[in-house]
Amino acid sequence: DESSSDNSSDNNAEATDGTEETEEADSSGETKTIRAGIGLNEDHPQYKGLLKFKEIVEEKTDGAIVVETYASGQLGDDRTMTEALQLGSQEVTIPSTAPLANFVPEYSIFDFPFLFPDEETADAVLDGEVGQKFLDMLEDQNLVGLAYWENGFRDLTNSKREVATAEDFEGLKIRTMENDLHLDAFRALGANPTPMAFTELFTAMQQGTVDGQENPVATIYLEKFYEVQDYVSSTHHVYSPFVFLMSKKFYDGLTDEQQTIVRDAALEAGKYERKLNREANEKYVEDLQNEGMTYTEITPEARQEMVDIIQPVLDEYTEKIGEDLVQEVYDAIDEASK
Ligand code: KDG
Repeated sequence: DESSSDNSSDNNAEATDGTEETEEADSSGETKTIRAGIGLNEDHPQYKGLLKFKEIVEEKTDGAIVVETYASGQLGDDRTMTEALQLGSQEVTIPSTAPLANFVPEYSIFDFPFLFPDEETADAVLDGEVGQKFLDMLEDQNLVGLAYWENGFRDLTNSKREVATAEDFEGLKIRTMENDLHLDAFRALGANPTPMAFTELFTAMQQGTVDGQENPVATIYLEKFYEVQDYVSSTHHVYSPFVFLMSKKFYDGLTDEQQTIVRDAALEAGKYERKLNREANEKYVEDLQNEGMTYTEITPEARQEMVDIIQPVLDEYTEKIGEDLVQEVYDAIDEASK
């Protein structure tokens, strides 16, 4: 009746006082937990970067925020973990931009083959105004983009034959990330692409469901793809950025100070991850050959042929994304690579 509903609103008065509640929670030592999941394994620079993030956040918040790290897709793949962030049932994941294009279509631009000429240019564009503009687009999806990390330039591997020219792609069954542009680009090259979560890739190669895949050298080596693949080609066909994502629901529940701490930590750990990743991508070229893989250098002429074949696909996606936005990215790249 009337009096009991009065009582319940009395009870609410305390709980709805957001400021007091937060202050109380903090001084009473309540901890917040970040469950951070990635697809790659514990040997990969991405995981080392995540440990750096954990170290910084736990130290700077005096343990008020605890970071639990999960590698090898223990919490899911890029798409399912991103969905979990949207729902607020997971706090952090660091997907490639390719699967993110299923959430924000504009992200397709970062997977235009042969877009970035080198890592330094990618850093300048992604860490600059254009990069921030794309991070801001994530808000509508209940995601907060804190920083760009690096997956890196992707190379093709397969179990069938040496791939040196565009013609050699003919009929190869290639696993791609779940991204339409990747599918269309490989189709244009004559391959037979199939989208698949990273967590299913090793088994698919082992069982011959696919002939090949494409990933940076660091991943090819550290995930031991050489056990099931014989050929690797330096196609460097796309520079793959990672985006450090936080659940907006979780981020909004942090104090201003904590928001600054996680932001700075994502950036700082990202710098460390990029450095380790670049070293790994260089170093493991030789190790792959020591493991028995045939390494094929793609000549500038052969690469140019691939560029020309893929161009109509890029024209199509430019129209989809919007010419102005694509031009803005091209301009930023020109500016940065001067
Ligand atoms: O942790 C990142 C991985 O989940 C994924 O993005 C790796 O490049 C990748 C791929 O091929 O799926």
